[in-house]
Amino acid sequence: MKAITNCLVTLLIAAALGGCGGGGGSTTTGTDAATVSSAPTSGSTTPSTFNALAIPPLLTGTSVNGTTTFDLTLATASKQFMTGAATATYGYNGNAFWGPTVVMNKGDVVQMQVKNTLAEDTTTHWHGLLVPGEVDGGPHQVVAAGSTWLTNPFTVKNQAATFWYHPHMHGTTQKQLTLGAGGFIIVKDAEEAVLNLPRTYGTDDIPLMLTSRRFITTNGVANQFQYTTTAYGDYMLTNGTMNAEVALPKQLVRLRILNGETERDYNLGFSDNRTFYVIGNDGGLLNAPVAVTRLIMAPGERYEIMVSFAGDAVGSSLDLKSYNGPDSGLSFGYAGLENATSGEFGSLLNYTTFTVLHINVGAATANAVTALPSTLASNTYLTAADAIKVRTLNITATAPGAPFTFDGLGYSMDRIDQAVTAGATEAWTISAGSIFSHSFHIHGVQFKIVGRNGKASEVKSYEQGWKDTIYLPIRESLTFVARFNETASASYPFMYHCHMTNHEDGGLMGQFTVGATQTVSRISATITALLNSDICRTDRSRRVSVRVAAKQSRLARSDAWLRPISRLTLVSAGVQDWF
Ligand SMILES: [Cu+2]
Repeated sequence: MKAITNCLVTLLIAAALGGCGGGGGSTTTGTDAATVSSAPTSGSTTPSTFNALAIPPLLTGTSVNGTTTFDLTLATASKQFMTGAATATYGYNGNAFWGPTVVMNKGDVVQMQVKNTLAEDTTTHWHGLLVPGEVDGGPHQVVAAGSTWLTNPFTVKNQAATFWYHPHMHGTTQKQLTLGAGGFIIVKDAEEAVLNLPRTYGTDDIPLMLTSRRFITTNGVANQFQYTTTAYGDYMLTNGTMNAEVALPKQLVRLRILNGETERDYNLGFSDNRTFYVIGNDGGLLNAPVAVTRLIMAPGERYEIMVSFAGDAVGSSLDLKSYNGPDSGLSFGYAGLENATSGEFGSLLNYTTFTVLHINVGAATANAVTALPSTLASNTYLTAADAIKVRTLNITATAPGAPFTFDGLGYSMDRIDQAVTAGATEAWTISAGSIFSHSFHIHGVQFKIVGRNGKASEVKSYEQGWKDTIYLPIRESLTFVARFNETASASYPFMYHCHMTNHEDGGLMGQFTVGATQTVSRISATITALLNSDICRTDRSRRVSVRVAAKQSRLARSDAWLRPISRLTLVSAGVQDWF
């Protein structure tokens, strides 16, 4: 606490002197002009000086013979957040923090090319996109240090919505995201295009990535990001800008908001408690706008909102805030409500209301959208009755502070936890357990939440659309229905996990295949016999060869056989360490 206080005093003096220095690292945003950031006076007050909100540049790809290729290069960089030493960061395509916004159209054939210039391995996951497992960029699809990954071409199937890309390297996801690796993906489609919605990027259509960072001294260099053993940052970064401000026109404005945090939930609202309208969820527009004054967002979730400044005076200001304080009506388990200013689960921003974005109202634009459409989309949603199979996942932990798991099993790259039949519609119920809240995300689908705690009535009106990530409060459950149309093999399975990246890296993740499953029983019988044979139990070389054979069989690791073997047969045979 003492160190933090001293740090603040130093920064406040620097701010009072007008700031200085700041190469700021390379950036291509053009709007990321502020290179020296003033420090918040505390987590709970509005700072007196602001920095211009960075707007990520657009990346529209290169089209050749009907296929559009998006090139992303991940590299080290540095950015001046504080006075003194610059902060070492990661960024895509020369950005000092975060990456360009990838823009694609539904129906387009695209491919992604990722060059990894880091000294460590990474992966790039297209969060929310409906793509097959080998394109998905999960933990198995490693882009080794110095190498380039070019995906197979795929057709963009998603509805118009806001998605994002980020590393998914098991064990270092939190680190790489913390250092700045990530970016938005905006999908456009014909249904959205005919609506009278704001879509002038950076003017009345604004992407907002919300996160925070803790600064520490690493190897004698001050102002570096802490990316382990901390759930929370101390300083708010909006699109990577500390103390961000933006000029927004006196009209309806669209905000595409992503919670890009490690663990913190946001309880968003405006400083005058004005009503705003949720128009989109993770996977598409809602059928109609939903009016709210507060919006809870867990890590990985996206909501598109519309807010009107038509009644505000030009030159007036207001704030977008997160109401995470003791007067918020929130209770323990909400991430960020812990009443501590330091330590792994404390933060200067915890248990307080803090500013996310300072907004200065400017003149309306010539093409201002003046009315909120009453209908937005014509989604036909799945219902619980559509499900032909039910699965349950229970988040467990032996004690507070111990790693979270699904049903007692920490993540293993070599264990398939669920096998889903391609094309099947299933209902999954996820229970949070009694330790903490979580943020559940599943790959390969967009789902419809059909119940919270078994009741459709407890599903929030603003979360009625297509989702891929969802806030899961402590001691609660949620049930979603999804159709699994995208296939994933055992070599490149899909993930389901908590999107609190510290929980994810700690093992709160499972993996599943989507494919034909009718031949699993035959393979199961064969491998069971092999594993149970005396040869397997006594001859290590043969055990290894059986293991390799099992791994080479695309279906062999699906749960129909692996679950009984891994939990019962393998244990009794003494060979569970193979897997
Ligand atoms: Cu979690």
